[in-house]
Amino acid sequence: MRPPLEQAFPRPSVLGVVNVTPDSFSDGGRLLRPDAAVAEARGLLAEGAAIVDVGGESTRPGSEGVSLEEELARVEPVIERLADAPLSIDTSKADVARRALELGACMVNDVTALRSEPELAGVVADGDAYLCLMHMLGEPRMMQDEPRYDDVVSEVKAFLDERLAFAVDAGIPEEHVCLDPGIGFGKTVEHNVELLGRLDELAALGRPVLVGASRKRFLGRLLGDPDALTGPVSASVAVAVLAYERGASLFRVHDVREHVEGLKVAGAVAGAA
Ligand code: HH2
Repeated sequence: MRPPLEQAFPRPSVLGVVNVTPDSFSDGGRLLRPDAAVAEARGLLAEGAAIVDVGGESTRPGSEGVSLEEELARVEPVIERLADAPLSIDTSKADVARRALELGACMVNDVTALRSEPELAGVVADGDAYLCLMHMLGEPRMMQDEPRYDDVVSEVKAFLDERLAFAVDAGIPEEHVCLDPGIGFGKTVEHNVELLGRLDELAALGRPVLVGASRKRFLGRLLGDPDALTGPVSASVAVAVLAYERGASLFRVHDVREHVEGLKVAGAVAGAA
């Protein structure tokens, strides 16, 4: 059996993003050719990523999803050629995850937290894989249509606690799971800010917390552009450092070097306090 996730990926660990999609919000279309995606993954690992998260389906607000065949056609040739590298597969489909694990991936990142295809839980358990469970309100097609919460932090926390119990019931060891508040998935700017500011409450669930705020639109909007579709690297690093201080362990980012450097210095300062 694999060691606990926190041992394989100690705080802070950076997940580099490789989107093999035509339509991802910040880098869509750039890595559709397998050689481009493979080269990007190798570059991110060289910059200090602990693992690379490969995805073949965009989950940007408004997106419709892709077929199993299309998603497999995008990610399979990339994962095949990265067999020696630490990889996570960003998918909600059991068949895509099964194939990725067969090809050597060690983690499944499911933005639907095993709700889209509950049988994905068995694939993760049988494959002895790590798992990221993420919170999302609604689904990408309409998740940004006036999301509402009474208390976003306690609702996200209760959801993640329930999905963790579901995963454990399905045979996935608790120590193989990390939890993610799902920044930007059915959340206003204010919801994202509150989740990040009170991240210690999610860390109190006792599992490593993964944060994916990199380049997201709420950062551009906080900087004054109400129509922003992305945010800058500087703001992404600021959020990662503050999330780290509040207990986050893993950081899903597009700009690996900047985050590795920011988090390294943050760790040195935190260690001296
Ligand atoms: N965000 C995105 C995709 N997958 N997975 C986790 N665990 N957490 C996240 O915050 C997260 C995620 C969206 O970012 P990106 O992959 O860059 O864009 P797209 O979904 O448009 O491909």
